[in-house]
Amino acid sequence: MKRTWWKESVAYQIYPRSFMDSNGDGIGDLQGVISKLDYLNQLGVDVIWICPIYDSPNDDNGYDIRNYYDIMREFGTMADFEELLAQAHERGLKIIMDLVVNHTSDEHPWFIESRQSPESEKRDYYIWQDGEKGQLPNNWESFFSGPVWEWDEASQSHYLHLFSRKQPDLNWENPKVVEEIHAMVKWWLDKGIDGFRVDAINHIGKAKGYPNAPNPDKLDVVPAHYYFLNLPLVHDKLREMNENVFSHYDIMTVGEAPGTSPREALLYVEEARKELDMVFHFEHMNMDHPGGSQGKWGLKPFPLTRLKQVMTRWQEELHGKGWNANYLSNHDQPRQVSRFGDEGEYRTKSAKMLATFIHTLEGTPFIYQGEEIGMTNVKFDSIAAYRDVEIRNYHQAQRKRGKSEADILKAVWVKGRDNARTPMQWDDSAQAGFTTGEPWIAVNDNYRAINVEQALQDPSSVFYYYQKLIALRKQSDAWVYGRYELLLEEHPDIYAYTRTSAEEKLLIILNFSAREVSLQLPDGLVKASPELLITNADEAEAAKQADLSARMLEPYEAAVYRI
Ligand code: TEU
Ligand code: CA
Repeated sequence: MKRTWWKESVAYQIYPRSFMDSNGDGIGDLQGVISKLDYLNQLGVDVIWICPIYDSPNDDNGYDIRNYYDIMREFGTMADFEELLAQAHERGLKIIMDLVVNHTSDEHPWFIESRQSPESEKRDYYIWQDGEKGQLPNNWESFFSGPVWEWDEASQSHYLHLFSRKQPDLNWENPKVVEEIHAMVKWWLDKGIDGFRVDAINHIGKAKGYPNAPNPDKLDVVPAHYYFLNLPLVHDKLREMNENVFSHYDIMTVGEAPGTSPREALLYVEEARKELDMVFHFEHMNMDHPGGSQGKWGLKPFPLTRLKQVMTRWQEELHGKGWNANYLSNHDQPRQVSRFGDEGEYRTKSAKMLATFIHTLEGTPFIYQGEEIGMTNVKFDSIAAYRDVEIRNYHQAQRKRGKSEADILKAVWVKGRDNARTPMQWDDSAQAGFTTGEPWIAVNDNYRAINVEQALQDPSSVFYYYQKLIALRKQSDAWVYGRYELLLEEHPDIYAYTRTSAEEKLLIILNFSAREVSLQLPDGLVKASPELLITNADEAEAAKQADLSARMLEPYEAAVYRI
């Protein structure tokens, strides 16, 4: 496998609105990010992915862009951005930006012009279907509840939006749209940024003729993702963008690709195909979704063996061909310690175990802000406290169907995106040190116990564990490039695997349960005396001494050995 800097990097995702507020208006901003670059240096990460900072009316917190060439006022100015880039580069940190080109804001000048009249020059920048009011062109449901079609009174037509009604989808079949996007992407790369996370990119192609989806639930609108998922146009457009733009720069690209299997992912990331460097898949994020009419909002238990199956397929199928992007959290997902670990008694223990997992797989690890101190989900006691458009729309749609406020809240506590969007917890002062004003969304009230200042003072904190993991990864070839092999495939609590390069073999042992469990490794696996590289065990000495081939694991224990 060809060596590149982005394979050897660890990335850190910043949701700027919630990271650090420098001027007391309650909204995180670019000067806030600049003030925390030393902190990120101390953690040891290499790349920052910053969520959208472009000019936006903020219907979806910046994922609805009004002007691709300007910075959101609340975040600062272009001069602030240039300062951020320079200061980051000075510290050896790279910056990748979010590239949101499946849609724009409905306040983007293109859309304003497009909707003015069917004869407008920009009409075909977006997707319009004539019709009659109240008669939807088809039954597709948007990701944020309700139909994908919005009626436009003036021109007696519908426009398509896969996300909120303030996020009309661009028409990628129009060469002028493609040209505009290429020019914009070049413009940012010429500023010196180091790449892109490409938002919702596998949705840019829509099925020809917009056919109805089969309607099992007899609802007005149905999940129809198949009709705008991984269609051939996506690959054509990515190859074109790669050839015309990406390939002329030393950058990294990671596409967001929900609903994508490893085989489909190879079409994006196989090196010879020259599309993207990596994709984020969602197979492990969807394991606890019941699907059907509940979509993501229900909670379905899943066995650990299922997680092993999913991740092992990604590890094996991409090895030697493409590169993985590994994560358990981002700004759209619940906090990982609440979801896959234990947010109570074993919070720090399980946070470290989950970190060990993501940082020892083949692929580039992505840390989401706050994960490195074990931040948890939040339970606001009223819907009014939530800010996310997806939550607001879900609430509205479910109220119409008669679901109780209490039941809606319960679902939001477990799956709502605002779990990940409460302000970063810097210290135990008012508002967790995030702002001197009123934060745009409330702080999680566990901030007095869980915050960066506390973590930095405690040598056994989650923070220092991440720091050590990141440093270890950099020193080992097997850690970055080694081949993954699953052990104990059927074990209900232990996830164990090896990573092997020409010179080295690592053994990773993870107890995903709150129980003590007995570890029985295959005979002959551990030959000479193994070297313990890192563990979260309370009895680190014992873990080091014990006979590796048969010993007890503590609840949520994690250990990495060189064997
Ligand atoms: O998300 C795209 C996406 O596919 C969503 O369905 C995502 O899975 C959903 O938010 C989970 O509830 C991206 C961004 O990450 C998200 O924040 C944006 O809202 C969305 O695109 C629209 O730009
Ligand atoms: Ca601010």
